[in-house]
Amino acid sequence: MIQGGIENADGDIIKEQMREQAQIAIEIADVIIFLTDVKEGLTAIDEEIAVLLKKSKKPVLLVCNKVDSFEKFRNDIYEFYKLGFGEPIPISSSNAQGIGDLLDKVYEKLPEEIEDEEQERIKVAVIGKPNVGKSSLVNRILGENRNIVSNIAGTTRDSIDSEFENQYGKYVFIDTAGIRRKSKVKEKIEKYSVLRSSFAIERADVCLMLIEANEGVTEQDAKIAGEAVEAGKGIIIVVNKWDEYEKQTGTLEKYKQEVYNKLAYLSYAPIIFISAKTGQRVEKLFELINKVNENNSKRVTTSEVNQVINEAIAMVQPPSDKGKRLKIFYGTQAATKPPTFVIFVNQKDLFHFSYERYIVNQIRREFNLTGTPIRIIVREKMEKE
Ligand SMILES: Nc1nc2c(ncn2[C@@H]2O[C@H](COP(=O)(O)OP(=O)(O)OP(=O)(O)O)[C@@H](O)[C@H]2O)c(=O)[nH]1
Ligand SMILES: [Mg+2]
Repeated sequence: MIQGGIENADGDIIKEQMREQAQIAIEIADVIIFLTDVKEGLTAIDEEIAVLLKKSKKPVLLVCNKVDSFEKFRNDIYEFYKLGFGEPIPISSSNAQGIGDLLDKVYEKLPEEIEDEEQERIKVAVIGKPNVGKSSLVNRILGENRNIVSNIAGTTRDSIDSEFENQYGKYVFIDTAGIRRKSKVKEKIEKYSVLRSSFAIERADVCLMLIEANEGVTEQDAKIAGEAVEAGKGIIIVVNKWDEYEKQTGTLEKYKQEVYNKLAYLSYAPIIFISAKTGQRVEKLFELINKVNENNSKRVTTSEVNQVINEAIAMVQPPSDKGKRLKIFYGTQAATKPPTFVIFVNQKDLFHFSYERYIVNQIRREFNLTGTPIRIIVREKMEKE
């Protein structure tokens, strides 16, 4: 779900940004809900938005909000016909009325085949700081110079999707804009690039986090990787330009250790050393992508989860505080992408971070969940329940 408010442009930077955000949201949406306010009536801004939406040629559902009483507002609704999107759909979000019907209509408008097709394709976002070789890697995979490559940082500004198939599967590779530190001069372009990158991460199943071999992990890399983790995406650390790196025996293992030291919260992500320039190990990426994607969408049964939890508890006793000990009643997987587990306990604040991390590690190890974040939701439950 993408939200973008649009206000008319009067030079105000925030409004300008909202407009840009809304524009991007329109570009990447499948269906657009055009929300108007029946109490305010049809406004000039509504008419401006209507022009913008018509240009987009996307399916639009015109919705009138705040219709608390259909009798009272019936005539006011008809005014919105003028916008040219057919019959306005009345809803009242505060009374939660009309929402079900609206969702049905959204569903009807969703592009079905594309949906199915897109679902079987693994979406892979190539992320990393400027100049690390993202476009070069995508070009190497595609076997063509689809994306512009140059040694000027910030060459790619818009995310570009490329479909690709081989014996390993079907993919969409998303070449993203390098996310870099803000510089005053280019701040504006910068913001949009960052925004587009964030959208690319949101859309992705798996992120290839590129690091430049000779530079090693930088603070900026850590920030970018953090975004993928927060979004719950599968993640693979890709050390690029390995052709340029001076090697001795044992270099690879040592390099790996350094990366994991600096990106401690990514100790579960696989690392691969490649050269987009020579093509070294690029083919090895596909099996990793498939595995990480599978793990990111993995589902395990409640009994399996509880077996792991019970074994974990038996091995390391849960912590106690002021004479009260943490009790874990049971756990269950609530969601995938990323695997999310709800764990029921007697008292939340006894479930210390370190013990939670221990449980997560056990779950990760038992179910082989490399390359994907795992989320834990802790719920309190009365003992007698
Ligand atoms: N030696 C070497 N150079 C590479 C490799 N991959 C990319 N390069 C070079 O690095 C520079 C930047 O490559 P790009 O692919 O444009 O980098 P990018 O990450 O897309 O950069 P932005 O779009 O600016 O964020 C170019 O000069 C490439 O030729 C590699 O594996 N080895
Ligand atoms: Mg690029």
